[in-house]
Amino acid sequence: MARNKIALIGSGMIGGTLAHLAGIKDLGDVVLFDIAQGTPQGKALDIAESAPVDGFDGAFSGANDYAAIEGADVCIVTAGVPRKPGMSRDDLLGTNLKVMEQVGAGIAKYAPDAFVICITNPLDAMVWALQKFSGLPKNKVVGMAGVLDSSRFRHFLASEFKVSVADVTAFVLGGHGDTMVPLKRYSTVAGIPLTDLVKMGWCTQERLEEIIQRTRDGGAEIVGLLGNGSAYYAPAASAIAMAEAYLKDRKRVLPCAAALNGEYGLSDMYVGVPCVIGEGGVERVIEIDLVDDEQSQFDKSVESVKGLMEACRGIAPNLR
Ligand code: A3D
Repeated sequence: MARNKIALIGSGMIGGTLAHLAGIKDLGDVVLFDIAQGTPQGKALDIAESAPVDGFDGAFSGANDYAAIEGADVCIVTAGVPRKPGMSRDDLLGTNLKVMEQVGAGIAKYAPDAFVICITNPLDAMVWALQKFSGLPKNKVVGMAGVLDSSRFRHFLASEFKVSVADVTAFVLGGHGDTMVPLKRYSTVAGIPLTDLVKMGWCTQERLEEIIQRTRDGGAEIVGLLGNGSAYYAPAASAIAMAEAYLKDRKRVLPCAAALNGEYGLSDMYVGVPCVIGEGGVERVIEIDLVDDEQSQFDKSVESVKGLMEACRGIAPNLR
């Protein structure tokens, strides 16, 4: 049986890390694509030269021509520009929308059967545009943000409570931005909701709110520390978890930016919701009941995503 083929569209900081992780996890053959000459080829060769040490068999190649992604099973898209200190994700919209148009055409031509995971920011608007530009089925085009946001939340909670990250689950809804909605009721330590942990005296409500705010600002915190570029290790690990769920039909329940078709009262848009990811791509969107402040926070997040979609339509009228 042939190995799976994973195409990485964009070979910058996240693209290179994705390639390395795909190798170490033996997910298949990897093609790195980029418009920058030499970058994908150099990263592919460097990783291939680590394979004898780490003992993986996947083939690695780099390309500047979309023909190289032909027949890919998974495409992970990071092409575009990242944030610089002081910039919001939304400031990237004009540049990255044009990139999504090129990427969508490339995937439509050479990898129309792929499962496509978009990472390029502003995420919820870019994945929506990428699905339209590519014309691929909506269940096969998904955005990565919720796995990362939840992972950040889990890390902060585990270090606050001094417990293993393995025993902390976290649930984050909504758009990937300052309006994301970390849900206290559905985030737990070994099944005990955060709301109960506050009652049990594990931390105060105020401290929990600080951790939630740090989660919302998690991307900006890294941008500020790096001073040049944005996070890449955790974003790459998160997208690889999604790719693995698809390739191995794991039916994992992961928060993803998914196309909504009536769920949560919304359609023709992408926003972060819990999904089942398996061989069918997004096999199910899980609709949970939101209470009081959760619903109002989710609505605010949805409005901000809709604003970005409107800005995209202003630039690319063919998105209507
Ligand atoms: P970076 O290291 O700059 O890599 C981007 C790559 O895209 C570069 O190698 C460029 O040459 C390449 N590129 C630019 N234009 C094109 C094009 N038209 N076709 C093909 N390749 C092109 O950035 P990065 O890897 O750090 O980040 C990539 C994207 O991910 C940015 O938009 C970030 O904002 C975004 N990001 C998203 C998250 C989420 O959680 C959603 C987290 C972190 C970063």
